[in-house]
Amino acid sequence: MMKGSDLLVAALENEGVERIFAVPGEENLDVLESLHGSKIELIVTRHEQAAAFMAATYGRLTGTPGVCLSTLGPGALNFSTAAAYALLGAMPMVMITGQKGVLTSKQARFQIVDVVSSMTPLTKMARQIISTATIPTIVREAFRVAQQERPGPVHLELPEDIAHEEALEIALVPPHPIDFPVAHPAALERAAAMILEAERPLIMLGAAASRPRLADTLSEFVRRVGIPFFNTQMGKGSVAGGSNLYMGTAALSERDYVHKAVDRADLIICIGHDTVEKPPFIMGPGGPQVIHVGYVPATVEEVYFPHAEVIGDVGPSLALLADRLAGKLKSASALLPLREQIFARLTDRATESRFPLTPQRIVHDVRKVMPEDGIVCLDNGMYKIWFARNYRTRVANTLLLDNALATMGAGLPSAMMASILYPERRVLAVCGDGGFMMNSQEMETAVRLGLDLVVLIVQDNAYGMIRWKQGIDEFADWGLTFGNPDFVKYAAAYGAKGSRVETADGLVPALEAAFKGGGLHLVTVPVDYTENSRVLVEELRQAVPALV
Ligand SMILES: Cc1ncc(C[n+]2csc(CCOP(=O)(O)OP(=O)(O)O)c2C)c(N)n1
Ligand SMILES: [Mg+2]
Repeated sequence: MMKGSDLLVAALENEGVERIFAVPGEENLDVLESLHGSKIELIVTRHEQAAAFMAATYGRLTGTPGVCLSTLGPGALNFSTAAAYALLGAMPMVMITGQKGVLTSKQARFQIVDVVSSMTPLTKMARQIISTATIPTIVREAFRVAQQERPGPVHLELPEDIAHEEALEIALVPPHPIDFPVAHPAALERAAAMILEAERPLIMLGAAASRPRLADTLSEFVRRVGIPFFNTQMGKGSVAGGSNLYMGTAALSERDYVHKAVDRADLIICIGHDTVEKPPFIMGPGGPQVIHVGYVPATVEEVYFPHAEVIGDVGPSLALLADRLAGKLKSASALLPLREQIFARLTDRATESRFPLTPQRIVHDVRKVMPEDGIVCLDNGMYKIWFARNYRTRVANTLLLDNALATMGAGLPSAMMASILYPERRVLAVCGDGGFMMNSQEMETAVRLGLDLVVLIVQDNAYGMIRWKQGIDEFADWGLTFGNPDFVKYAAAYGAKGSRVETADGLVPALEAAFKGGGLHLVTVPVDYTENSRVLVEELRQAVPALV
């Protein structure tokens, strides 16, 4: 006999699902049994949040939805933060949660909350399955919606009685490839005319520029037109940062060195900008002309209101735009001379032997041990700004950070996902001592899965970023410090390895040894965060106008 859960699992197999991240509850037991007989691997995590962060990262890195599973109420609600992470970050994901039976009410209201309603504002689509007959189409629709631009999370609730109910063998809906429309010729002409007029053009690569399928065509566009580019935090790496047209990353909204180029530009081509990110620059009256190139139209904001739009499949649309521009631009590289000055400022103090280490030194040393295709996954904290500004990427999606929900706790799970997908590449999670502890229980999952993964804990015994803001806003330094476990012993308790950086020159060898040793390894490094105010407030306040 086939039951609802068998049909669900068959529909997931039909979508090419390889693994499901889960903390199952009793309402999922039919689904679990159906998974038992399937090709899909079940990966149990130690918190639903981690399961969903991993599923979302799978979607982010592959372009196809990652899948996670939880029980009703308490488990489902633990998906909320990761649902928002995938929604703001445009990561395709399908979340499946259980529910008490809907046809009878044997346990009254025990554990029941309206999960579908709670998921509605956090997803592109949230639905309860109320009949086995609809499972094939609902699942197909869920994957289509999750994956379609702009990608994001979808939630399906499968009540236990529907999962258990006998189902007819209903045909599954086969997925087919979708080719997006390419930008309209009129839009391309209009944009090309504006770009050909520009005297000091600049390209900005935003979050959607990091879509996995776009890496090659984007680099090709930049190479063909020869216009210098900068990127947002989430657009980082979408074009080889080793390129001699890279001008920097906008980790702050204004007044950083890269803004010297932004402020001088008379036209900015924003490719894939998504205003979920902290503004990479602020539009105002009298600023540069802005052209938005994207899969979806720009959202108009107080700080972002493009003058023209090129909407459609970004890769082929850019190729058509390049055909209209290549060889015809009068001053494509007008802003390029600013590049060296910007970089000279960024490398300041990157090799200083101060202990605890400067954030610049940490970024510099991490870059040294990471091969070009190595993947760094950041949690959220002060060090994120330093990595966004100073870490140079040469391969797409090699610096994964969240500048959209900017939640703490996703650093380790996202790195675990990267490590599962790319076992042959070096993967490093960089976390604060605050963010790491929010999901540190997943060390057990990482050890159980036998992942090769290094976690760098940037230690200041505080919620450093908030402490920094507290200082800038001239509040008293109060209430934001905490103690930490002995991270070396903590790692050992999980069957992982741990080490401590105890000298300024100790970070590179500690990371090298950790990678060479294999398995899960925690490295803690103490950080000197006095640089936060010295550079990101005082120096930028004075020095940027002085850049020529
Ligand atoms: C889940 C969550 N809670 C709170 C915040 C607000 N927040 C942003 S950064 C930060 C401090 C991070 O501390 P830590 O991880 O130690 O990094 P540090 O800034 O000290 O380097 C906090 C509390 C957040 N972004 N996400
Ligand atoms: Mg900290």
